[in-house]
Amino acid sequence: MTDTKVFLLDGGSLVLDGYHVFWNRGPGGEVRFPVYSILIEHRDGRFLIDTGYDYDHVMKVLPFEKPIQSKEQTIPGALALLGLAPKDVGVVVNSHFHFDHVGGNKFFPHAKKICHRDEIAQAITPQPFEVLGYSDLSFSKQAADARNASQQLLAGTSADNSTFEGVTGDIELAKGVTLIFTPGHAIGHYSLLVEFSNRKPILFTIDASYTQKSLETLCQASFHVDPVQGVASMRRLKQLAEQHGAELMYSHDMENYKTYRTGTEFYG
Ligand code: 5PN
Ligand code: ZN
Ligand code: ZN
Repeated sequence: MTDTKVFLLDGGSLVLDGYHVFWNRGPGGEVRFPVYSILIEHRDGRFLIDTGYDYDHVMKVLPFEKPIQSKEQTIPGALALLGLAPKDVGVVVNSHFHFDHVGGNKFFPHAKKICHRDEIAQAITPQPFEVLGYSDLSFSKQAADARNASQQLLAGTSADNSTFEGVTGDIELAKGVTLIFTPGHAIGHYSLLVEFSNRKPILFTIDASYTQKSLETLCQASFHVDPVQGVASMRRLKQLAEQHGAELMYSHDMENYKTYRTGTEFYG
């Protein structure tokens, strides 16, 4: 297990209006988009970036997003396709704490958990327009307790096993695995650059750019805390992709996602 491999864990799909996906641009109408997590097998261990959405949470709080998620599209189900279980993952990183990126954290009480330092306070005290985004608090006893949502916690979730290491700026987690600070969509949002020995790097925009068209038109999603920072982050991603000769991969782009390797297929 020396050469880095990247697996995409399919997490099902959700629906938003086109004006949410493409802020003030549209076109309107239902857009069904994928949700996935990124599993990195590295000589230093297994890193999981994001954990998708929790079906029951979405049906309870955001049923209008019409979740479709099979058993194989839950985090334990997607890992099982690879012959793995949650306990095989040593480090969980959350790009940010929106509900569609934290839903499976509850399966990793044993793992080291990493996020941007400022996301923790933001999930506890979001801006009024961010409350729905930060509505699944099952990833953190501290956050759930602070928002009177402790009923969301899975039995066994404690302050000890849901504590995060907060980091800032760009940070290399392991050789060739770098979190790129791209604020705007969320206050502590991270994109992800993965470098390989035998292929070009992959730059995962995560939610700094939902789709390829988003980046081409510098049109971010309507969910953001600072749209000016959001545009700057998109420009930075374009620059980084060019500088590193990286392939760009988007978080919520159904057309491109259909061409991505999922299940037992991998990059590396
Ligand atoms: C998929 C999705 N739906 C709603 C929100 C929101 O209110 O903030 C972030 C977000 C989403 O990613
Ligand atoms: Zn988001
Ligand atoms: Zn998202």
